[in-house]
Amino acid sequence: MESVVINVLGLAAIVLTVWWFWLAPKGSRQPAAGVAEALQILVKDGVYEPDRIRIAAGKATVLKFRREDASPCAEWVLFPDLEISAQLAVDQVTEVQLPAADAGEYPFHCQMQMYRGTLIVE
Ligand SMILES: [Cu+2]
Repeated sequence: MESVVINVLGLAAIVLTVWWFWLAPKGSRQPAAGVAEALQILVKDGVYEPDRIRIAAGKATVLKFRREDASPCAEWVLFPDLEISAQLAVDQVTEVQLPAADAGEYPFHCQMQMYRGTLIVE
């Protein structure tokens, strides 16, 4: 009699496992879509566009800076709090790799701090 109870419990566990991995609604388990896609920043006329960039906390991210300003002012972008800097080539897209960061606001700017932006990690 006892072994029947154990078999029933074991079967229930298997059914639950199958349900959880294959049959349960998928919606809640999907990662947030679109977070890594539209992170291109235009560097032009003294402003970063957009100048406020939202990214997810705890997740490495790539920002793509497109520099269309030939003046030396726009040549570098610095994220002082993240200890990251990148040299931007004119009329090209430069990828800047950001490490996973804690939630918060991280300013970024050119080497002369004329171009200014804020990275919002949340
Ligand atoms: Cu500058």
